[in-house]
Amino acid sequence: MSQTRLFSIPPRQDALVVPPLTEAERKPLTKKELAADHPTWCPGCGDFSVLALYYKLIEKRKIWHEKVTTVAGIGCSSRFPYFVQAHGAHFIHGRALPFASGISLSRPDLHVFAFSGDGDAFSIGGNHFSHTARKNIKMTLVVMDNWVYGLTKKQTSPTSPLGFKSKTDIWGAVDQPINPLKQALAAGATFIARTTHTNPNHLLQMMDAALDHDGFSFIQCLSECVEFFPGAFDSSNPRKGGQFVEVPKDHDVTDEGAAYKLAGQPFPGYFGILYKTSRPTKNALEAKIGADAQSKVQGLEPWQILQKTFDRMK
Ligand SMILES: Cc1ncc(C[n+]2csc(CCOP(=O)(O)OP(=O)(O)O)c2C)c(N)n1
Ligand code: SF4
Ligand SMILES: [Mg+2]
Repeated sequence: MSQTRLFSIPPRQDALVVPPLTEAERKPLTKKELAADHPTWCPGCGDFSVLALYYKLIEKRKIWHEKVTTVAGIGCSSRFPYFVQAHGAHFIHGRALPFASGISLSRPDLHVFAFSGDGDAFSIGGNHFSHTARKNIKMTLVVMDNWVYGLTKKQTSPTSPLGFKSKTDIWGAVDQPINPLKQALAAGATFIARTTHTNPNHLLQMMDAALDHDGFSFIQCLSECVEFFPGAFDSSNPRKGGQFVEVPKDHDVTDEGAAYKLAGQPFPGYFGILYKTSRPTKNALEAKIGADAQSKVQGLEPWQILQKTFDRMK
């Protein structure tokens, strides 16, 4: 029986195929190419600064759209991925880290950034914070800490100071606030830094250093909620009569005890990298397990490996 061709495929014209640009030939992404939606934060919100510096980081480090992932939970700060023209997810409240962990473990070629609020990261997502830190999963978590639940209009958060009056503590907060830096240290984070939205150069420096860290890097970034906690960080802002004091030059960032002491100083405390150490990442350890297993089944198709596994289970 003769076969009828329904359509004809034109001959390939190799001359018309444009070869992809090499890494060196590609131009860094501009803010225009990275900005997605118009940010919906209140005018003056500290989160604008973090977003602007994130665009700058991607441009400065020549990271391409397809090589960066921006993940967040829920909150004003967690709207972040909406405003970045690249892959990302605005996930469930408190669950940015497990989602980001999956991406990090399955796609080692990507830079994974998670952005959270203090409620998202330390309250509902507090357990994930500890476990992602102890597992040393390669990613950068920036917590935009405004000491309040912004999106839901002023409830006490785990970092709200004692006496803070909110809808959940109308007579003033009575619960001891957590210290995110101490928590990160105790959990086993391998990179811990502190910065503020009012010092853009410093914020960029911290993100830059975190990007180079092979492991879980955590940045606590003070980010003022001008609507529900205005002036919270004035005493850390020299333009408002406060003090911005950097981590002392002679501080040994590998000294956990020294980092703990710096982390415990009363507000405004110290800004910079408090702790940085090297420990194998879960990414590397799991990749090794995978490679070892693969080496034992060389030459087999995936279905044959599966069959062997089933046979062993019989
Ligand atoms: C499972 C679940 N619980 C509660 C909420 C309500 N909720 C939304 S955002 C939020 C807290 C936001 O505070 P924070 O993480 O500090 O972010 P901010 O808005 O201050 O940036 C809460 C309680 C929710 N969306 N989902
Ligand atoms: S409510 Fe606060 S945290 Fe939310 S956008 Fe407005 S200023 Fe920013
Ligand atoms: Mg908050």
